[in-house]
Amino acid sequence: MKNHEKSIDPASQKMLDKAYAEGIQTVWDRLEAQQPHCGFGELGLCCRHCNMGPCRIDPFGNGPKLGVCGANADTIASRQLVRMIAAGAAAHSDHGRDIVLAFRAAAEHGEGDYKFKDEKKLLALASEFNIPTEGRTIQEIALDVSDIALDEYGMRGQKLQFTKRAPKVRQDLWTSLGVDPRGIDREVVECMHRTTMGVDTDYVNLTLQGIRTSLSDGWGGSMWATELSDVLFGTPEVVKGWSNLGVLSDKEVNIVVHGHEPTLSDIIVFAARDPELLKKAKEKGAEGINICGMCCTGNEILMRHGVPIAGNFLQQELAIITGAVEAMIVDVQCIMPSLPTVANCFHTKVISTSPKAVFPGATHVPFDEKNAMETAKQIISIAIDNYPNRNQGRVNIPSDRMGYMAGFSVETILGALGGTLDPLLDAIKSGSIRGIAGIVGCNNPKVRQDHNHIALAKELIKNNVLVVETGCAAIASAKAGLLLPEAADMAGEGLAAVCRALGVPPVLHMGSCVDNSRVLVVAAAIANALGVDISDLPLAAAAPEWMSEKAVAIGTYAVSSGIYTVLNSPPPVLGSSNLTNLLTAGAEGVVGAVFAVEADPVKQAGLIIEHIEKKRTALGL
Ligand code: CUV
Ligand code: SF4
Repeated sequence: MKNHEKSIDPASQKMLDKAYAEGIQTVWDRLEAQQPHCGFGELGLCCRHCNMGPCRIDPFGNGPKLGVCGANADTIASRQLVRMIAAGAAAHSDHGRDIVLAFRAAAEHGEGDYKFKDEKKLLALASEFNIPTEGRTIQEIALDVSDIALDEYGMRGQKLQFTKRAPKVRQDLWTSLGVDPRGIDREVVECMHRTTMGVDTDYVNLTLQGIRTSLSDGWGGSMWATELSDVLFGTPEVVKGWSNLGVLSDKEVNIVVHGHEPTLSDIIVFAARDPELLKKAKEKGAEGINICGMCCTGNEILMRHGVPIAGNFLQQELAIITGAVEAMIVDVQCIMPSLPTVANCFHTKVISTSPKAVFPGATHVPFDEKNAMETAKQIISIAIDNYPNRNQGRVNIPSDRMGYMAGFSVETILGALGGTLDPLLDAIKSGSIRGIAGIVGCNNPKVRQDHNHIALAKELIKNNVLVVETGCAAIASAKAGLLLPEAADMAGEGLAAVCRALGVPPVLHMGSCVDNSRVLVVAAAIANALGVDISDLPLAAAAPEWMSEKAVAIGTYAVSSGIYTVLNSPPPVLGSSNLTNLLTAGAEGVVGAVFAVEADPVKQAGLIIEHIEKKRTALGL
């Protein structure tokens, strides 16, 4: 495959050419080396949950139809799907836990490096949970909020707080199905239990547990991550900044923050403003310190501070290949184990910071939350010391960069609308906006980088569908210029007029992957305002280049919340026609929404538009 076929992004194409010229292996080479992928794995027909196996089911010929224990294709495929959901939910929710703990530390000690940047949001949460606020300090109130958050992870078995944000009909549906999540950790543990040898065998019963677990992510762990990150680091407001590898500087110390948790990246942004460090950088011959983001932790600091974003998932190796990165600081999730090897070809230091994610070949500097600012400065110092090692002769920073407007939290959207949802509802009712689609999720080298994200977004806005985005999808749109108000020119007449009146782009960046919880909140608010269920709304979602187990959890809570969700490729379930039918057809009668699988982005848009029009008709619009 030619390099320009691997990505639509000119910056990526150039760095792939450089990788080739210099003999550096990237994710695309490793994908090629893996061909052909294991067919049993692709279909979800292998199991290694016990030592009587590993077993595999022959989907075609007269090979075995049962594992040694007697498990059939339905059981094996659904157990695997449930484990994927559990892993994805665990990732988001464990990220959420770290935010809860940082929040609690701020409540307990007050004087630490984490402060409450948005006390108004904290008070709003307190009132949502009926916590008294009169005559109490912000710390006392925060402690009560953190008690509730900690309980949510436990096993008290009460309904998760944020599920009460869903429309009443949706809550009643979940209760009647028996899928009210009872505790964030509990659901993940129960998934692991029920999918071990000789426990749950029924694919429907297993899928219901998958649904319950995904809800504990979307309306639980992820939502806690978003809400308390906003309290600690500030609720995003409209910001402008730059995207793509062109944000790297040829004269400054370049530090790329990659991973997920804002507890690290947000502090790094402020630590880099320290005059002492700046002085040190100048002594080393640099003109300054340039902090850039990558993937979702990049989205966190992009949303709150307009920090430049160097790229999305498939650009992590390519950023190092520019030869201009002094340090890539990583915490958890979506960090390729290959980074230290790629960095070995250059002066770049990969600095791992989480006790949960250690990378052989990287420099490990454990991030101490209790001493956050000091650790951040220490890490930045390592990068500065590394600047003189940069070989300017091997530096090649692509000039490609693109501006963005972002920061569309629920609060920002309401603000842009003048304080109420009414103008948006009116635009939907009048038909100038046909509906809303969320495009989320990763890159995957099996798909030409960003191609599906961009083709789908363009097709939707052209047809007057407002697009909201998170994760690597949103970064793709930033790089393609879709997050600029001028992109309204690419939108249909109705949507363009609304965007121009409000001064916003037709594609709204709502944050990182945990911030898909913001999309749920908007969906619930619209449904509540119209007095209907989420599944009645002209609303859809897509993950057109997904790769992570987290995306499976997100897709499942979207569908379980009533949102029709389109994937470019299926999770490994096709080996069970019963499970496949349940997910793509049967679920309609259970949760009021289904998954669809379609590889072509223009056809994906067609499916979404068809769905939106069907819902409009049913609502009498
Ligand atoms: Ni959490 S999960 S590749 S960074 S969106 Fe990007 Fe987003 Fe997928 Fe990872
Ligand atoms: Fe085989 Fe059953 Fe063991 Fe899985 S649980 S490895 S299907 S015997």
